[in-house]
Amino acid sequence: MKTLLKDYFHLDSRFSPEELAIRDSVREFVASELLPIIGDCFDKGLFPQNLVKPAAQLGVLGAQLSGYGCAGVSQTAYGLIMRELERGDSGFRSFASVQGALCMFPIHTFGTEECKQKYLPAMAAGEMIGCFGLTEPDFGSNPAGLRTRARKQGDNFILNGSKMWITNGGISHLAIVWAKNDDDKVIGLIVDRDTKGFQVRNIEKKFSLRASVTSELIFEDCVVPAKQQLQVLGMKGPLSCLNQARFGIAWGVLGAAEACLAEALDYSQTRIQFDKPIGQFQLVQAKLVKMFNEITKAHLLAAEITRLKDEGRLEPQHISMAKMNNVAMALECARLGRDILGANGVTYEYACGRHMANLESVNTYEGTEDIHRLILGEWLTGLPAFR
Ligand code: TGC
Ligand code: FAD
Repeated sequence: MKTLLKDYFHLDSRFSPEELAIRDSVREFVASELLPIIGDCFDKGLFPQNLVKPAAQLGVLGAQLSGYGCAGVSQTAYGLIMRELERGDSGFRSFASVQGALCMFPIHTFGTEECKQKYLPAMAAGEMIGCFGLTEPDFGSNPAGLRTRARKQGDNFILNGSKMWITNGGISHLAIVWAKNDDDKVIGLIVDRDTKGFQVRNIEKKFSLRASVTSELIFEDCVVPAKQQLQVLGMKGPLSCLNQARFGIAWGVLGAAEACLAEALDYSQTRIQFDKPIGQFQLVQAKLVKMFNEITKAHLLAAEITRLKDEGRLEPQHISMAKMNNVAMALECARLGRDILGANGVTYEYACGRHMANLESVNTYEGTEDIHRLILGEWLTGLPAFR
């Protein structure tokens, strides 16, 4: 695997020896285990489930959390893990993001001690997989409108409704499900996959994130014990999980973008047209420099939001800026890289096309690029443009 040759702003010097060691171990895992098979997995629409436990052994699942079998790494190390996984494929990074940030984080933060003991060690070990059900067929950008219902009946909730576009759904052992209670307030429930009335249908025909499982979840009179309820009320519950996942995405996509630059740079030095390597043409150099420039700036943004997080000063709007900027940047890099590869760029022999297709989803999920633009627009003007 080619990696970026130039650490132009000496970012590595900001990382501790432990953070660099974590980065290197995940990079090596991606190079030796994921990259050799990912093109084929993408082509066949298969999630490389055989890599879940090896990844767990590296400590990457819920790595940012402490206790309960989690690695308890720094926020920087967590970002580097996401970056290295997505250097391989956004689908595998999505699996890890959903597991760690969208499922383990809410159990760790809002779950009862009994739930933490029941789920977190098994999830950190890759023995249990989680999914996160917020989006519904009619409520994507506006999840506050969700219609899934959790009606209280004695010591249980009776859950009815459906969730759409749910990563890991078909391979999950549990779902974090956001629903409205009898008071019309949003609550979160941990729903075991074997609960009667809980069905899953995979969404097969995707051209993006093909190596990731995306599903519909259906709940028909599911009886969920009240002790499985997360201790948080209102939209701040799911939105605080999204803060964690969006932070990881802002780092993760740097890996995809770097992989595209490395591949395009390499290709530009060996592909001869008009008797010269194409890298000698000014227009090709302009594209490579654009990628290099944007990746470098996006790295600095990721490093800065990490500093703010460490200092306890990170606001959701900072995360929106980083998610919006870095994903759009990575998508642009993947398109430029694919262009430099010419016809070869549309095959699975090369990674740029696969990253490009994946990043279309990444630009949409966890808040579309425009939703993050509007979050920042509201912060700037004080005027919400959503509704
Ligand atoms: P709003 O009325 O402004 O606020 C409602 C309550 O939530 C609080 N809040 C937040 N809390 C924590 N973090 C944040 N980022 C928060 N933003 C708002 C707020 O303080 C308030 O609390 P309270 O106590 O007063 O009730 O919220 P809204 O409902 O109008 O939301 C606006 C909007 C558009 C920003 C929000 O709905 C949004 O972000 N929409 C995008 C939807 C989205 O991102 N969905 C993602 C689904 S999961 C997914 O895509 C996984 S992909 C797989 C992978 O990650 O790999
Ligand atoms: P819509 O909300 O219908 O938006 C359509 C278009 O309208 C977009 O361009 C949007 O920007 C624009 N738009 C909407 N509202 C406004 C507005 N007020 N002003 C201007 N423009 C607007 N969800 C989960 O809960 N869990 C998951 O694990 C998960 N995984 C996913 C995996 C994949 C592969 C994909 C593609 C999606 C996943 N999602 C998941 C769903 C994802 O979060 C939603 O697709 C996303 O929030 C957008 O919702 P939507 O698709 O309904 O688009």
